Amino acid sequence: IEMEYVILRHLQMELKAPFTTSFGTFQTKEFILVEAVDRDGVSGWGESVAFSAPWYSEETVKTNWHMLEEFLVPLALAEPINHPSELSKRFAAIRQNHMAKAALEGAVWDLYAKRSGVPLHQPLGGMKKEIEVGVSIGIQPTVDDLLRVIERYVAQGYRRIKVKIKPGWDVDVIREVRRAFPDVPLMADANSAYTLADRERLKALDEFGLMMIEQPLAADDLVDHARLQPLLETPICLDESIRSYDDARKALDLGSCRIINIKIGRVGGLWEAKRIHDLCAERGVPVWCGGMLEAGVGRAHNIAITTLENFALPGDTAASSHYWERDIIVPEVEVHRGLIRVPDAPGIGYEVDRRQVERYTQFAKVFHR
Ligand code: OSB
Ligand code: MG
Repeated sequence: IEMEYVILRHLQMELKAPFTTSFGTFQTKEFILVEAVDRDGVSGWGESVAFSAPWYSEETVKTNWHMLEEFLVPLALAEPINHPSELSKRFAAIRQNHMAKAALEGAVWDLYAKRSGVPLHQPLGGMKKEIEVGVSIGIQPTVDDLLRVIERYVAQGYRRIKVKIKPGWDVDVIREVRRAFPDVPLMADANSAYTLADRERLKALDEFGLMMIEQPLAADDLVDHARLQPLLETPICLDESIRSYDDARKALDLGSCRIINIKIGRVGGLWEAKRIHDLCAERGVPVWCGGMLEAGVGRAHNIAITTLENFALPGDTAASSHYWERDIIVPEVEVHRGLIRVPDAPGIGYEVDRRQVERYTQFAKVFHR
């Protein structure tokens, strides 16, 4: 792969409905779209999943832009790349900043797959023809609102329902959800809203037969989770705490979780995501693909990685129309009976709609080799 130039675009899209987690509410999504172009004019696409503010992790849209502009894009353009997996090594000189790295690596993967004439999932080793997905539901104004929203997604066939929780919106809420939907595969995501002092409250969730509880404790913790897990019957799934293969290895060694949510951006790219997937497969630990309220390009990358075998639980990649009035890819991601058909066109398998990209772009910059 010999890239001629890279375009960074700053996009802004309105969510159809506000999305509330234990740490804040999203109404608009700002993100960076990366386009890597080779000398024949073939484009590869990547999407940064960092948010506007450092709520979920320390990265933001602006820190990503800075890292890409000053360090990562120049490194990627400096020498030809034989295989996208080489970028992990090339980027290793720069600490952390995983979402910035993943956005650029993703564009190179798409370009690589397109040049090879194969769908992106193929070089990653994914075999599934369709993937199972669930939906993540934000904190609602009232429990009745929540039940109505869940009703809608259950009727659409989503394979599991994830409910956001926080202190004061947890045990009583989950009890009501369970009463209304006794059989629905259900889980809760706390986004780090608790500490070990809340162990009794978390233990109280055991009676509702949740598939898992996601990231109950601190975003950088493995040790307290390892103390908590043996106290609970419900499996703990780590999200924020797993930023690399080594984090995953340590978490499994410590017993900090029984399930891992893999987000490509959080772990620094598709290659690291695959390595974590493979490690978990060896250890008999199921993984699933998390979401960051992505637009179409990010969604396409999520679909590609989810085709790997040990993505054994439904992910958070819901339909484009769940989030957006109009997405930036054609066709949009569609979900039927909780399944997404994996596209088999080369690369990410969806066409980027340049008209829509322009519409949402606030500014852009081109970087030449
Ligand atoms: O923790 O998985 C999370 C949204 C924003 C920030 C963090 C998270 C989420 C979600 C929604 O749960 C995932 C999605 O639907 O894209
Ligand atoms: Mg989460």
